[in-house]
Amino acid sequence: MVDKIIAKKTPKLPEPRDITICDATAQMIAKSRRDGVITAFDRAATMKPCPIGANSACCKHCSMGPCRLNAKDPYGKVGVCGATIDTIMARNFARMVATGAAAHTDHGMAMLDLFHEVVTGKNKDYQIKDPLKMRAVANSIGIETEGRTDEDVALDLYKELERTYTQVNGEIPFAKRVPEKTLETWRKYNVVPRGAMREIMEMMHRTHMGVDQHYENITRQCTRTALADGWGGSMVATEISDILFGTPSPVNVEVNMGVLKEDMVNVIVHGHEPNLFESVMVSVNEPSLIDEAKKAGAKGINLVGMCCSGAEMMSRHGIPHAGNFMSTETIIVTGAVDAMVVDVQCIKQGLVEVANCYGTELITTNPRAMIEGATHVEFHENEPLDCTDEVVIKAITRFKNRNKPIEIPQYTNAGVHGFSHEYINYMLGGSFRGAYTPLNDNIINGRIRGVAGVVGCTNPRVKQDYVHVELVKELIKNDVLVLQTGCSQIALAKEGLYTPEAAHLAGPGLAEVCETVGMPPVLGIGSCVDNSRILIAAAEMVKTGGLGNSMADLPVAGAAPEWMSEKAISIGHYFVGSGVYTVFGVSFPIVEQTKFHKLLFEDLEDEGFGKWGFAADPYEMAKMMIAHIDKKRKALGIDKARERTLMTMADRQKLDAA
Ligand code: BF8
Ligand code: SF4
Repeated sequence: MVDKIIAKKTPKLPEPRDITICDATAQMIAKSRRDGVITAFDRAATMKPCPIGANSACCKHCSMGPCRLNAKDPYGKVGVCGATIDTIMARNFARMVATGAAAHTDHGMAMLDLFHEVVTGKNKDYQIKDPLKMRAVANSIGIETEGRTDEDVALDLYKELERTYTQVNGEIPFAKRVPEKTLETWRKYNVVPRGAMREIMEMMHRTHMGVDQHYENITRQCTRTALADGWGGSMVATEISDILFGTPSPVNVEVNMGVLKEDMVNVIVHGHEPNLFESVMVSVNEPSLIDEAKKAGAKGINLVGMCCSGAEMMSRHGIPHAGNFMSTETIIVTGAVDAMVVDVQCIKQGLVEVANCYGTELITTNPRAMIEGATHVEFHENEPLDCTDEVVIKAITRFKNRNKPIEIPQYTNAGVHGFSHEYINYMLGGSFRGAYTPLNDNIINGRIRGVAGVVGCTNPRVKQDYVHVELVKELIKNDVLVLQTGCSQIALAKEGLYTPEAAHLAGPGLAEVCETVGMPPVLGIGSCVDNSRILIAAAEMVKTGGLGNSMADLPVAGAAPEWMSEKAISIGHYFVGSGVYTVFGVSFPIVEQTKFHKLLFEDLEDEGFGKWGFAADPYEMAKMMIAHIDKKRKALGIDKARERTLMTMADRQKLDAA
């Protein structure tokens, strides 16, 4: 009996190698177990996902329930109020989109607030670093810039972009960037976002008990809300961050846990809003603090990033990146992290316990995101260094008091990151004819088969990084150019795909383009809000010509192979709303063979949008994406060009061999 209880309490945990392909993370999972520390990997192994919730077949929107329906017999029963499986799933999905969209738009609004403080002269700690980009953004939404001062343009830009959030009627400003035919579809189905606040509010209202109970109508508002994220909140976050902190251009960066230094004070910034990170960067370079660190016996202060703010700072400033979402607890297990400073989003509460075990300072900074048991040092944009200097002082103190053995996995990978859509334009078009023409030409002539966005999280329900890596390798092997953001970008960076030499892993057509331009076959463009750069690039491809009139005509596809967050669902749905076929892995919160499933996975495409797809296996996922790209090539009449190109290549190889 006692044995049985013990056996129940200590289930066998999977081998580290079976739950991650990241060597550094595997090493730290093993150490965490030796140290008796529990991480999300082991919590996931011991907590099965609720099967009813996983299918989205339950509703807890009122206290007549919660109601559970049967995924095996979805139309066999309804909720107490009579809600059908389609209503329940559509409402659950819509609320995921609303939450994800709220996260991105709130982040974007924080950036816009800061921009306002800077342009009105109230904040002197930050400046406009890229006035040229500011003028370009202003121009793109119809603001006159000719003969006007930067200050004038900036004020108008602020006023205009504020509408992205607060506007009650009309179309959001960045709707002006949407290709005409795509916009026509949006107008036809009444899904052009008004303002993000209105869309999210209406979405929450309509998913309340007893309001919108038609899955098609709920999905329409869901699309509108998601578009308010992609073409609204996220796009504002990206554009304003570029204007304030600089537009990324290619930079060589090291990634993985080996970027920690045993003989230095290690400070990790993990989160999403770049202003915190920018100020930590100032503090770690402050000579008096460096002196303090040296007095404490350190060689200096080592600043590294994780997750999305890490990806942004890596792209903008070449700051080393220590790992993605599933490595945030395990990196603390090294014992070498003196402070982990966080702001908002994707910060696991479990970090507190792990940080406690190793004496690491876990510091929250944002009034919107406190964690019980963490130290809160509030970050104020008007006195940013008060917070970030204190963070560094706390890190130095922890360094002085290090009392546990340190084990840093010695893995780093160098690669080129920081491909903004402006840089892609310049790189492919050359300085005199910065344009997407060469990209379109190479797609039309078949060297590049199509473009895929592979993005999103890592998730302990699947082997960390594995699905990202296998999917991307399969895509490039088939001449699909891959654009990446967020945790997915880090997965491939750790695998060494961010070097121009990785072009040898690409198919002959893509490899030829990469070699000519000197670029890797995988382009990393930043954090999750920077998925908006992919939207802009896709819109430019349509406007450049030769690839159809609508974004739905493009030979492109998207994927989030290891997604976990509601933000990922919002991103997925704004890509679908913009016309892109988007495939998710892990699991999908839906019951198959229902009307709602058919709507998301088939019918939306018939209406001129994109559609959803699902596959857990990376090769299956790649096959689906490539089949879609080929279908679009055929519809554009450019499938033959590719056949010719491949024949030419084969002929040439034969000639070479002769
Ligand atoms: O916004 S990719 S785990 S860190 S949600 Fe989170 Fe997912 Fe990473 Fe960034 Ni995006
Ligand atoms: Fe059940 Fe309807 Fe209430 Fe949902 S809204 S919990 S389906 S009664």
